[in-house]
Amino acid sequence: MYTSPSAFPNPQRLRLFLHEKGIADQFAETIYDMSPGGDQRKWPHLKMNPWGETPTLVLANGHSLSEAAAIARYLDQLHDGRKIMGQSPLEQGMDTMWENRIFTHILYRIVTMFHVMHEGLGSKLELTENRQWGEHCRKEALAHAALVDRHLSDGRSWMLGGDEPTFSDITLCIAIAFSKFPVNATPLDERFEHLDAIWQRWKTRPSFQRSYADGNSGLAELANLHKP
Ligand SMILES: N[C@@H](CCC(=O)N[C@@H](CS)C(=O)NCC(=O)O)C(=O)O
Repeated sequence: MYTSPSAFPNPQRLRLFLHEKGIADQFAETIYDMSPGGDQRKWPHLKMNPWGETPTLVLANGHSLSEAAAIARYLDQLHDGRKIMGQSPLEQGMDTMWENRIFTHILYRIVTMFHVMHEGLGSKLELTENRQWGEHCRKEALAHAALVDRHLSDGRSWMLGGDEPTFSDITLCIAIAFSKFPVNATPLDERFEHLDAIWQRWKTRPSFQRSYADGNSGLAELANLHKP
């Protein structure tokens, strides 16, 4: 498995899934440092994932899979234990519905904002500086965060209303984490009461603490995280 430090949202969605599923220790993990000319964009990795992005999972039979949600779907079906992406067909549909909304309208918006307003990852990604587009994405992320906050306002603990988080909660958690990344300056914090309640709930879970154990989240509030 090829990943990145915990500050990077897509491999981090997968990492949190693996810990929630209890299978994280079954994979050999290579953590790229993600420098602008980094290994994620070099030929050995491009042969496994032409997009040059993490995460990438290479199977023993030589197949490779990328896209965090696709890898999670494969592993959720393959392994026993709690189905993190929903048990019944209805739960699976609901989880995918919410996960798509959260990924597309919140996390991906904040990621786009990061890329067009900041030079962080160098010339392959930061081709276009566009503050107006960034501000549009910021507004979209906030508007959709408000809709998810309202969905959570009926007292439920997690997106689907169950006792344990599903994949949409994982993407929500990582979207909140990335919103708090200092240069993004759009923290989905206690002003979104119900999103913040989920974030606080996540922080107490061993899966979350293990996922951030590298200490490379870039978030001050996770600096003294209890490590199980
Ligand atoms: N749609 C992909 C996005 C993957 C992605 O954008 N990964 C980022 C890290 S969060 C990356 O590898 N960026 C570095 C690069 O493009 O060089 C997914 O869901 O996994």
